Amino acid sequence: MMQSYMRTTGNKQCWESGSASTTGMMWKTLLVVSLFCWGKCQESQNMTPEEKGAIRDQIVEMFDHAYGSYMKYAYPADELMPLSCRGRVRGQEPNRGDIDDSLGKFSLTLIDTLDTLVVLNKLDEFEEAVKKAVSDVRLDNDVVVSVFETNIRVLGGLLGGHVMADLLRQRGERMQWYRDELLHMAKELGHRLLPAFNTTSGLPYPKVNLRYGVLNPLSRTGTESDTCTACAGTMILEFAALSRLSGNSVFEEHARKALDVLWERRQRGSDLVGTVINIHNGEWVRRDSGVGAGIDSYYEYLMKAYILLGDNVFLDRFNVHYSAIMKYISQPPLLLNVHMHNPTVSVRSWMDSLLAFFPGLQVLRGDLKPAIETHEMLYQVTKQHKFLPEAFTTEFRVHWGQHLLRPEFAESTYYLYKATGDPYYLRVGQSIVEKLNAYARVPCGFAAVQDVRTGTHEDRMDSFFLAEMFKYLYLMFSEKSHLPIDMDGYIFTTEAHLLPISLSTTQPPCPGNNTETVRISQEEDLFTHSCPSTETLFPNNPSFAKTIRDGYKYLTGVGRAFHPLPIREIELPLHDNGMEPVEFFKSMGISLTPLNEANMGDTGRLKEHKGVYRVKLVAELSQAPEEEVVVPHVVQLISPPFLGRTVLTAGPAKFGMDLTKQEHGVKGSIVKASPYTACGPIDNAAGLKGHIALALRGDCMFAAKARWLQKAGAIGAIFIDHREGSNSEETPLFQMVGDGDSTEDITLPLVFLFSREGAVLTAALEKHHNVDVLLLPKERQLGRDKMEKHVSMNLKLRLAEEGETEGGAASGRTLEFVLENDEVLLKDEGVEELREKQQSEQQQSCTEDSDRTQPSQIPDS
Ligand code: DMJ
Repeated sequence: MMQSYMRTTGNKQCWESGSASTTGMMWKTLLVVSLFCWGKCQESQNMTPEEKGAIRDQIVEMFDHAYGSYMKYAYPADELMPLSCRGRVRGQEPNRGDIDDSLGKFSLTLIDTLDTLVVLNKLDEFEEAVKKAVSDVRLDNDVVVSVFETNIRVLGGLLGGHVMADLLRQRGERMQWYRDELLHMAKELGHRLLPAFNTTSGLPYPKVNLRYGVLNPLSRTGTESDTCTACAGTMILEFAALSRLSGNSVFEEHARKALDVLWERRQRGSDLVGTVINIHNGEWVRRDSGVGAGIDSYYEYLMKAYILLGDNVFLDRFNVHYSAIMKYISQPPLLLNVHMHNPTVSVRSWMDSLLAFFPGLQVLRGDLKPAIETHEMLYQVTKQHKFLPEAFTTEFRVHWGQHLLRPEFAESTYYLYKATGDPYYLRVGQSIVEKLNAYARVPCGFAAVQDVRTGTHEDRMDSFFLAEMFKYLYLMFSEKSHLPIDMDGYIFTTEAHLLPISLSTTQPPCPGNNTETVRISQEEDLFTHSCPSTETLFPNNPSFAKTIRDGYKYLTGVGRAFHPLPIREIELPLHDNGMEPVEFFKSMGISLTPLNEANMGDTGRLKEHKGVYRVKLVAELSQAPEEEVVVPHVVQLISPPFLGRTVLTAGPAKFGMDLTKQEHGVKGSIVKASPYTACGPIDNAAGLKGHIALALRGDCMFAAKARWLQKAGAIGAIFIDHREGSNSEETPLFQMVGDGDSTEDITLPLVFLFSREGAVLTAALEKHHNVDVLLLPKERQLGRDKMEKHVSMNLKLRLAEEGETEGGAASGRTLEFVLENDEVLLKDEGVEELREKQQSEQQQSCTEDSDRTQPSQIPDS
């Protein structure tokens, strides 16, 4: 029902645009509209079973390529190096620091992939892989590993593998030889991780030596005093499963204790936790709080521990934290990082890609609206940069361009598809598949992307790519009938390993469970849709997710013709100093354009009472986003008496002529505009024509000034700051931005001077009347080359052969270093000649004595 509605609606829109076109103009419109519509229709169109099947096959082919490459080129190494087509063996490759702590010489990728093989119905390969793991893998290597990574990837991988092996064995079709070997390995590994919990607080050390533990003199670890919140708080699923499957409660007890400490240490005012904590005294080391790196799976595990173990205490804690997150951190579509003690203060202007799991968690929580909003934002970022960069700014620009083939975005897409049934999410999944194939696939697997801006590859394929990415993608395009197991009976760990929900009922709970319970009064039932149900939540409301998404479609600017900033309605109170709000904002360089009724739709009636405006808000100066460096420009005074020696540092503009593309800059004499702010028709247009205009900042947007000056015939414009005393030494350079609308009509070169530099220029104009300047990027200023060019010369030193220096065998001038009585004497034939000539001239004119030629006096040859 939902599907046919969507399809009909989409086709109707496309078709109607076409049928209306009878003139050339209309054909053009048709083309544009159709292209636009095609993209949109594609995204929301339902997917036929055949199409889904084709994508599923494609995913399996990609998995075969990745896993096959690992097995062929890398196994038994921990990871595949997909560019070198060989395995990464710790100690044999350059040390990458903490990243290498995932590598324990235990065939990490094989173990992390075990249950993926089952989900993808590769049961023969699974049986083979389990045999290999059982026969080849050792867990007692003298290697220091990360407790967190080893827990989620290896312990989780062994448990997921065991659960699957046990299931297949019970079905009686295969794995009949299996005697719980993977579970025994999991127990062994659990015991090897336990020494990490030997702290007074109960928070685990971040690292452990698999053979020697932590405090043993041979362990080479145990000096660390901090760990991340996620590192301490992401143990409970694996450790509880291990306890319940093995009958030994010790694992679950330790994981619970660590969670209790984190809960105790939450900031009571905000109910948030920090990112790094001291494992000995429980003090926070880093108090920034978000839902991404450092904290992410702590929240995830509270929720999932409740689902897996049915213990209310985890749900109660999760709900307290979740309310705090929604209050301070989630500002849909953004997820911010705030200070845990002062949570209204945002501590950074970028987000990391790990937080992309959060919409998935919100789906489990039953909170779909913010999940849809944040996911849509993430999708827009992937549209702009192909993949999610490791970090991106709140303006969706690249902050850190690496992409490690992380699965979090696919994970959230999977959850949203399962919850909404909206085919849009299948299209998102399809785009992930296509991009991986197009931009990450290499002959020996899939390679991480070093920088999404350049697309360069990195020689790594982390094990989570096989453990997580392929599971979520495959499940998205599969019906229940395609799967060898009923997914509704399992929960995904943070590494997407499968643990049976039945653990809570079929296995006895841990006897030593002393986790404190909290009673939280909730005004409403916060947990209406909390089960990890794969049933669609909104079967009768096909446009549920779409209406939420639509507001976030063009966040990053991709897919729209111009780049207008989003229009926000704000209410401006009168300022204390009596200044009208518009004036007050203008004085801060912010333009407020009252919007007319037509722009605003039905709700857009202008508020009539004083001090309330409905406005478009555009700041006219922008600090360049982190990855984009502001190219410093200069105004160089070149007419006499300055002759290029006076150079004023200037900020560029993001619109108008791009001076970096003008080989020689733009040259002209300067004339002050009248009015000086250039916010209206220019009175002195005749005098300004063909010259570079000087105009004062303020009263209107730079773009408006530029348009007036361009109309008056100026060939460039220098805007001078109106804030007294501002200067380029104390204030970081800014770049001017447009007014939120298209600025394509502005072709003038534009630069910005702080007031102190501006004063130099106006003083020069007053004194000399004619001042010629050059506008250009700083690195191309005149005379700079000369100043910075160093003359260099290569000298070759050798001992002269006997007699060689006497005959004058070499032609031309020769510079010789001759070793004589332990001293190096320098001789230059040309200089000798010159000196002789001078000497004879001097002798002739009977003036001064000759002098011995010093090396420093040798002229450049
Ligand atoms: C995985 O190892 C896990 O999902 C973990 O919780 C954090 N992220 C990586 C993959 O990005």
